[in-house]
Amino acid sequence: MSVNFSLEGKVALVTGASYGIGFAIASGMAKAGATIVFNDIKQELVDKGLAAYKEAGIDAHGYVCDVTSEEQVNAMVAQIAKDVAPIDILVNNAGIIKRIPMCDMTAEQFRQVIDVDLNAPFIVSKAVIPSMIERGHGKIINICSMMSELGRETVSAYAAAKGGLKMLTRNICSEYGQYNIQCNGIGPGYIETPQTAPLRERQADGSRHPFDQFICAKTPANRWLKPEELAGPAVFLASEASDAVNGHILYVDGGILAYIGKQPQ
Ligand code: NAP
Ligand code: GCO
Repeated sequence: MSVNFSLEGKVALVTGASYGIGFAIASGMAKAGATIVFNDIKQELVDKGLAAYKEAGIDAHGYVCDVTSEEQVNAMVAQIAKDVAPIDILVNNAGIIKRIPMCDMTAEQFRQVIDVDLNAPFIVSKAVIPSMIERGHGKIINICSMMSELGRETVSAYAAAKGGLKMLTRNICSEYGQYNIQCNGIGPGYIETPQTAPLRERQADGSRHPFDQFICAKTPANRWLKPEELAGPAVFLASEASDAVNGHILYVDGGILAYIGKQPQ
């Protein structure tokens, strides 16, 4: 029996994919044959993303869209169907984090994180599911986090959002699996992107950031992961090879969740 990992003939929308994890996942999906569509909030970032995809030999389609706006999302999804084709694969990747101690965080700051990291995946999934039902298939991949399982200081809003995103993933599976729609999550570990750059900055005395040392001690491979290392798991979850996988959060964390951590020397 041949296992089909190909994405030939499929249209993949990866949200917030001008750079970072979204760009890496979209690039991997393109190599597997998918037509790539992505969005960003600002035209200048969409243009930068288009140039980066072109440099990687990928003829991507870019749209300006704030994923927290249901009106903008619905308009973008309809425009993609006209310009390209209906969406077969959705990756809810766009996300923000605000690292603030909970009691110092305003309700508005908390709401902003929930809006992008949890409400937006609901909005975009709701926009693409009807067409997936009509066409008898669909793949939704939600980018979760270690914080879908664990807490830590200063990330209360982000952890609440990513924990909710894990359960939204399971609920989309439960409600739409009957239409041959698979909704799974990817839970990246600690990845070298702009979002985690502050956690890896060299200290004034040239020493490594304490959090950098902490994460390496918590990762069996003793290193941060690269965005490209998420592409293979994403292609698997976007392909027919995973048609029997639904409601699952695939942790791509280098083993962090399995490991108590290296004893300090
Ligand atoms: P990143 O470098 O900060 O990139 C986030 C992307 O999302 C940017 O392109 C950003 O666009 C876009 N975005 C933010 N708000 C948006 C909105 N309202 N509408 C449209 N696009 C929006 O983050 P990353 O590290 O690549 O992370 C990508 C995803 O993986 C996020 O969901 C994050 O929570 C998750 N994650 C990251 C890690 C990690 O270690 N890096 C680990 C686990 C999970 P702008 O530049 O215009 O803001
Ligand atoms: C943090 C990091 C994490 C990562 C990721 C881990 O401040 O702890 O930003 O939240 O982004 O979500 O899986």
